[in-house]
Amino acid sequence: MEHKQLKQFPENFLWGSASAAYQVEGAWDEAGKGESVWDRFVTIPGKTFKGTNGKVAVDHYHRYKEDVALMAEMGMKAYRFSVAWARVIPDGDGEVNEEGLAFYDRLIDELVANNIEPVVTLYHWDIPQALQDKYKGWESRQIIEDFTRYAEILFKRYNGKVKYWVSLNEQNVFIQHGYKLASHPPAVTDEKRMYAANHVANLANASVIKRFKELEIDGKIGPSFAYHPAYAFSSKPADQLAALNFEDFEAHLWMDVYAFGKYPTVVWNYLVENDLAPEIQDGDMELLKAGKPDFMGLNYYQTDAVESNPIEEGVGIGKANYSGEKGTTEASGVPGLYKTAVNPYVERTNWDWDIDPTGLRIGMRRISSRYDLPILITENGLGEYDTLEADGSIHDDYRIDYLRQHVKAIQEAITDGVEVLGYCTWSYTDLLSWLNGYQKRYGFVYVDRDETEDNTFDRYKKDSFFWYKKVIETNGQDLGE
Ligand code: BGP
Repeated sequence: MEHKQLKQFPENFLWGSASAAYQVEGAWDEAGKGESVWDRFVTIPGKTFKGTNGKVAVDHYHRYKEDVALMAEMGMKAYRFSVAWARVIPDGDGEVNEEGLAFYDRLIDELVANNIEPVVTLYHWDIPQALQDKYKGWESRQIIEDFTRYAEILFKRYNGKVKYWVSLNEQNVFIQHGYKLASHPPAVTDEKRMYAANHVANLANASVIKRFKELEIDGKIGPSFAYHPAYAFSSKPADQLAALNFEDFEAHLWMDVYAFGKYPTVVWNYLVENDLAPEIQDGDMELLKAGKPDFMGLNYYQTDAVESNPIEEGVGIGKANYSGEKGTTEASGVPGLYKTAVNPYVERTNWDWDIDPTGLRIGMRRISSRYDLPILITENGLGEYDTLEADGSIHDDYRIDYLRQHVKAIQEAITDGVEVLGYCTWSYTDLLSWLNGYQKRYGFVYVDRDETEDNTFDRYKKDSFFWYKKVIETNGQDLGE
């Protein structure tokens, strides 16, 4: 669809940026914080790039004032960050750690004082290790109650100050990496356990949303979903079917549960046939239906071109690129459903992620048509190598290009009729990339922090900082084209 004229971004559009506790905070065992599964996981040799971890990360815990001052200088309207559950309740289900909560009090107050809307993620992958040890974390239904209690503490404490809440960040990612690919904690490779843990996570997600409504918290809540819209590699009917499979198994399997409280029929049929279906207890489906979100949080980085993949000797899990060596990603798939193919129509990053702004518009259109929910873009950005020049500048024109095209795609989606609440780029400062170390940078603010121990943690404004400042000032009218 082409438009003669694009609509303006709505007034009060949330121009923002995002982060996650483990990736920025550091202070991993300070002020009574408990150990999280990520604190433990990174100590396993070979699990992360050059053994990097978030013990110190980019030291946001101690430098949050400086970081918020930079956000204010930029004119940022919203900042999405996550709360570390183990900072608030060190063992996950016991005493509340007031000192831990005090950090978030300070951060939220600082944001509010600077007119920056806090967008709080309840869970960005760092479950307390104690709950993993006690009952295997997401594999136990006990987590539904414990997660809801933790969420309720935050809802009540920040009611009135925080208006936007994200329940689970990328359930599809932490569940698949955690229980199928073994590349996130708890590093399991068992699909039956994966679908069981996923069902429990669905219930926990619905339970906190339901509680939020019961408490009549002033604000909106929704999950953030990592959506890779699928393209059929060709117009061959078998490839079209593969794309449909991908959407059902990689997207609707989660988003349908959030929005409709039900599993997609075709996926459920497959799970039953393959003895992978989770146990459904009395009341589960009612709870899922009661947890309807106010918006769909969208984390968008790329699309996937897919083609048919035979059930006999088809392609399975391929090697991913966590090194930044372009071209090292292998095709990946599920035999009988789909496999990925290299899309010849788009450029790729050094980590082989497709750069596809139109894919963002397509994804937004699909979400809007299928779920009829407003969208909050909770992540989008470019992970690349950056160079700090001798004069302290960073010329990241590639990032500006990437973001400009994606902002344009959002404006086009808005003009198409999609309701969008805001846009949080990933990320504000540079931070730890879970499996890719510190060299894959996303921020507007460069942090002198790499894989070595020899870092100053000084902050430097990249060219993209000044570009985004202008975008915000003009409410998206000046994209610096
Ligand atoms: C999302 C996560 C973020 C962030 C981002 C970039 O999946 O929610 O926490 O890490 O992806 O990914 P990566 O760090 O792998 O480049």
